[in-house]
Amino acid sequence: MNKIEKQKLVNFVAELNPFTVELKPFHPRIGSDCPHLPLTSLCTEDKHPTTEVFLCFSENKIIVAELHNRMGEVKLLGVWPSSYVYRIIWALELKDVEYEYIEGEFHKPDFTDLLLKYNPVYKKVPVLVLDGKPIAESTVILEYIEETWPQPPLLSQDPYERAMARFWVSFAEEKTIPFMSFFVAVGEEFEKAEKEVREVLKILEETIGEKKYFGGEEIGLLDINLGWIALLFGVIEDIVGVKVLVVDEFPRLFTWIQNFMEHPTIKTNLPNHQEMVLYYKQKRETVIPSKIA
Ligand SMILES: N[C@@H](CCC(=O)N[C@@H](CS)C(=O)NCC(=O)O)C(=O)O
Repeated sequence: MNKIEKQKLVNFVAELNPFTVELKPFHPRIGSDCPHLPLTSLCTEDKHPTTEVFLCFSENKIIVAELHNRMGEVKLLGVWPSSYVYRIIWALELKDVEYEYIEGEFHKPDFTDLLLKYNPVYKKVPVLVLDGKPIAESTVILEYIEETWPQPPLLSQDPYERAMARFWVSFAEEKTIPFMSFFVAVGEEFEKAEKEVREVLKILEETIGEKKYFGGEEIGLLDINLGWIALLFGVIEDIVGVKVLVVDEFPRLFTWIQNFMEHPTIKTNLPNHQEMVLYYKQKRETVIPSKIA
């Protein structure tokens, strides 16, 4: 349960007339000397799928005694500095979900065993593990997070707007390939990739229009999905030595990157730019020689 949901419940409870609430027997899970009642009407599974609330009735007052998370443990498996993993970190942080972050390294056997166990199909991160049950693939995990912790929303209430956000997420996923080629290609292949990257950026420039974020006034699903451009494309440009996403050509996207990176939640959950440059430079050097040879 996040802070916003908690506050809503607390406000709701504060407005209740205690005499209209039936006092139920002491609930053994709480273990204190005041009489407790599980107020199930407040937190039915369909309305609050992740929350179970127990109330304490004391001196004519109702106080929220315990707020349980039906989800139990939420764990995120990741590696540094994967932008796919950052998508999940940003979503969980924006929704103020409590989770344990398990950061591993691919070459360490303990971590590869975990990946084999939780994502045997792709053996990739991120994996979100809910009470031992894993979900893989960042876009799938983001949808799960949105459904499970709806506040604050990453998708509009309007079904058409939701469909549009999903359309652009699908577009963005499909168009990561030219960016990867821009990073590792040489010669003509690089020139082709650069042209394709510009075309994708132009489409995104038109899509965001005059909005602060792709989601409007607040960060939405598409912003999180495209966050890797804000996070990583500047790193790639620094390594490759070619600047494409410049303010004169892409003023709206340029401003979006600034807005996204300056958002208080995103800002406090970012890897260091220079460390990323070093990391990805080494990665690129392992790929390029085989391409030239
Ligand atoms: N489509 C996947 C892509 C995830 C992905 O490529 N993760 C990389 C890290 S950035 C990975 O785990 N690679 C495995 C490896 O390098 O062995 C998603 O959206 O979650």
